[in-house]
Amino acid sequence: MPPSSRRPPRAILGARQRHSRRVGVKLNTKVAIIGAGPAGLTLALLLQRGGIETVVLELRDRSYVEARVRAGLLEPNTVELLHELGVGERLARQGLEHKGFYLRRQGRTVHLDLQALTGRCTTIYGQQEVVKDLIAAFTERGGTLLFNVEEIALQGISSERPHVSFACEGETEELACDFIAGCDGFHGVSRTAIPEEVLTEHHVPYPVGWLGILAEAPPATDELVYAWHPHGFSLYSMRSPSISRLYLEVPADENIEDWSDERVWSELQLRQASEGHTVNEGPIIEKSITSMRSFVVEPMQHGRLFLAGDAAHIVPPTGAKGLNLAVNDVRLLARAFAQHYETGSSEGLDAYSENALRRVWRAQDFSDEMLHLLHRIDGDPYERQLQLSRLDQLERSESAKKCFAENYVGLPATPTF
Ligand code: RFL
Ligand code: PHB
Repeated sequence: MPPSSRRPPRAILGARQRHSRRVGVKLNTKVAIIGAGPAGLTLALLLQRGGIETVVLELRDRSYVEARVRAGLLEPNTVELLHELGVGERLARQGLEHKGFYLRRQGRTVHLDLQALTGRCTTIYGQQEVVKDLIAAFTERGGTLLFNVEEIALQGISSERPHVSFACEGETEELACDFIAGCDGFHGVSRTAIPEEVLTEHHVPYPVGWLGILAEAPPATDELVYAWHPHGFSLYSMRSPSISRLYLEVPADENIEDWSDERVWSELQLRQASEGHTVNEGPIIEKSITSMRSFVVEPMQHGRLFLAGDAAHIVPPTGAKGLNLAVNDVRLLARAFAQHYETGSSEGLDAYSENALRRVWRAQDFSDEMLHLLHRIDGDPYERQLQLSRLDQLERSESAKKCFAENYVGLPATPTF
């Protein structure tokens, strides 16, 4: 079939595109976005708002991406951007605003008052809720989003007119575009389209993982509790007034089968212990283990391909930065695309990687610091004493608190950072 007479697959179509499908068109767009996670979807909405045509291609089905339990803590920059995009209605109603958090060790609990230290707050709202809100808004506004796309291959990224080939509903398709945004996460294909010799990859795997649970239990704490313990780190978080989210540090190669619900609760009670505090227990509705790594690829762009989010960088989740970085990347990228289409200038696009990486490296440092402050890693007694001394300093020193709090809430967004 000649390309001009081929029709886009049924699953691709938002309301406006249904008309085109009936008449038959070659797939064509300005920015092809690979991946419908927080990075891809936020970029899609930003471009849609600026009148820049885009198509999003997602490997998995809609129910899978809307149910994937991951992040929970949103920085104020992220919350502001979601409101600006008109997708903050449910977030405003259901998100839990936190003015601070607790650091606990050896029965002592320190409160870091983020609002007093930085004038800003964090918000707890599940990543899958963010993803649901973004998908609903993008498709309701006529955006084109295709699920269940397979065999994605990026072609001609160094040429003026790249394209993406893929399979959908048994048909092989080709999407021609001006630019490609690789937002397909750490295991995606976009990064591999960049020639190895132009990339520097920094990869630090850690020997620890997080066992995370979601439980039908009202959180027994008003704010998050990060706890140091001789057995290892634990975190008391939440998703709503009736759902708790808790994490336990475990060895990276730990087998989930070895962690019965009873063992999880008893270890959480032990590691979170402090006078007058217990963990509220209830039915566990999700339990999984995540491995940890730090990863950065430099540069985050090559030719007409731009990487954003986990496709370009990973942080250990202790600092709660991954989703927030993904959203910041695409804020910068969308601005650069707008500049290109409005003025013809490629200044923003040329500087994208350099600008995005400034915040990425800040978050890498802070996430690594938090990991090494609280986790058992190899259990070396000297390292454990250093951790306790650092926690002591965070309790006593206002300037140590302020610096920690600034990194935790995220630095304010600027046009280039
Ligand atoms: P995602 O979310 O991985 O989305 C990528 C999308 O691309 C799709 N995909 C493909 N599509 C087409 N073709 C292919 N070949 C494809 N391959 C993959 C995938 O199906 C998926 O839909 O990346 P994105 O958008 O960059 O978002 C990054 C965030 O998901 C991630 O950084 C956060 O979850 C990290 N994270 C946290 N971040 C925070 O900011 N705050 C937190 O509180 C926080 N908590 C966490 C976290 C991550 C965790 N785990 C599970 C690693 C807690 C945990 C436990
Ligand atoms: C979460 O609720 O999933 C969460 C919160 C804070 C973190 C990491 C994860 O630092």
